[in-house]
Amino acid sequence: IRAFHRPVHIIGFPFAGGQQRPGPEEAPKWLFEQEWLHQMEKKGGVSKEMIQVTNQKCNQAQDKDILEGHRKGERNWNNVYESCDRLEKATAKSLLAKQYPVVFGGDHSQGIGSIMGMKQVWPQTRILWVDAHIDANTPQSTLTGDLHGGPVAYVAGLTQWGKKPVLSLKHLIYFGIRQWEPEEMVLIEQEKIPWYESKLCTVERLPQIKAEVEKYFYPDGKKQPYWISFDIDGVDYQQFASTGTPENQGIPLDFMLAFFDTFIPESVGMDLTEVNFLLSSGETTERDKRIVRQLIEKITDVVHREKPHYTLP
Ligand code: HAR
Ligand code: MN
Ligand code: MN
Ligand code: MN
Repeated sequence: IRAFHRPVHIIGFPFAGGQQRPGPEEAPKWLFEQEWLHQMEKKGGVSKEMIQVTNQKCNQAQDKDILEGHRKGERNWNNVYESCDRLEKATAKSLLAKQYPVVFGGDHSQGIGSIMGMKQVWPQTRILWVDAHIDANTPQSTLTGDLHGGPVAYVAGLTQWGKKPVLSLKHLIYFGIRQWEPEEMVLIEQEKIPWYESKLCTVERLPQIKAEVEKYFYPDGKKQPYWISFDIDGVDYQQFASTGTPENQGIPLDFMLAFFDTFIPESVGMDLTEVNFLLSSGETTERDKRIVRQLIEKITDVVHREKPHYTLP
């Protein structure tokens, strides 16, 4: 029997209500049926759990509410809230059991649940947000009303929603962003949140990036672990196309694999979101499915191989 530093716990979050295109809810269902994942489970150190979510479509009354009601700018809020509340509990539980949760969505509104839960166990984590988008829209700044464009605003308290904020904007760095609403960039500039554009994200520059990240987060040298929130649309669209809000260019896949080598040993868990195979077809879908497999295998390898660089809870 092999002992693992940390077992990988894949938490499926089949939720699509943070945006308007069908498909993100299918990705974890697809994943959980894969024979290669079963084989990984059999070898040990990998388990999975599917969160029960509420995915019902917005009704007309809710849609009206988005336009003019008290939930203006928050399409489908009730479903997001309820589903994320379950995810919050599951994420905290997974971490307390000394596992490495990989929250596999689902759309990125899941970050509200995963980060709220993670912060209960690890209040001092810094967040590495890999995405084409800033995801800090409030009900006032959003143009779409889609809540996957706003998880940062919820966990950082820019949007009031009844739960106490858990994230300081000083504890956040972005990678790959290239689409935003004007207010989101104002926020980044005012709060001086560091961000790396995609063209800076190269394997060669990764050691330097790591040093810069550490200098920024830990001026006194006392390190804290990370949470990685990885939205697959951060990756170059030419290399991965099965996602709902693609943007031009992006982070190369080889950077992401090296990023995992570098930061997973220092992280407590991650989100992996916005995979949508219904939006691609043929050989592209097959390629993207192979990439998801490659990502999950890579994450698992690093988690199993490396002793965490911090003390488990
Ligand atoms: N900024 C846009 C909005 O708020 C699109 C962002 C959402 N897309 C995501 N999240 N996949 O990163 O609607
Ligand atoms: Mn996102
Ligand atoms: Mn995105
Ligand atoms: Mn090491």
